[in-house]
Amino acid sequence: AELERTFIAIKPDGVQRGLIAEIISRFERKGFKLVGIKVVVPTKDFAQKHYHDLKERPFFNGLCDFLSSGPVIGMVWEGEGVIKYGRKLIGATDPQKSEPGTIRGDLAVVVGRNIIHGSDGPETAKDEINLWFKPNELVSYTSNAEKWVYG
Ligand code: YYY
Ligand code: MG
Repeated sequence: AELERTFIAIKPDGVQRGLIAEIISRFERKGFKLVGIKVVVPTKDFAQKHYHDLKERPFFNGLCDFLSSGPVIGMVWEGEGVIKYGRKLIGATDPQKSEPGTIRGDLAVVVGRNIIHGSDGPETAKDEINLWFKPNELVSYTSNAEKWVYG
C-alpha cells in the first residue's frame, strides 16, 4: 500500500462527548492504519499556527480559543487515498450539510462544534503532520490485515 498520510484531530467537543473510540473505529474499520496518536491541550498560539490559513476569517479567534480549550486527540492515519477519503468519512464542514453516515452528519449539529479536523490536501497534510508530530513519533509497520485490505 502506498504511503499516503493525513492528519486527523478529534477536537475538544469530540473528546468531551466521549466520541474518541467511535471516531477512531470508523477510520480503523475502513482499513486505514493508525501510525501516530497523542493527547494534547494545544496553546492558543499553537491553534493559530494550525489554522493559519483562516486568520482573516471572522470566526478565527473563537475557533482558536475553542481548539485550545481542552484535550485534543492528534492522529496520523495512513492508507491509499486517505487524505481525500478521510474528508469523506468526516463529511461537510457544516454538520447541517453533512450527509448521514459521515462523522459530522451522524454526530454533530453546528459548524462551531463539528468535533473533528482532517487535512484538506497533500500540502496541508504534510504541514499539519510536521506541526503536530516529530518524525520519531510516527511508526511505520505492516498491518496484518493489509494483504486482505489491498489484495
Ligand atoms: O476543513 P474543515 O474543518 O471542514 O473547515 P475549514 O473551512 O477548514 O474551517 C475550519 C473550522 O472552522 C471548521 O471545522 C469549523 C470552523 N468554522 C466555523 O466556525 N464557521 C465557519 N463558517 C466555517 C468554519
Ligand atoms: Mg480545513
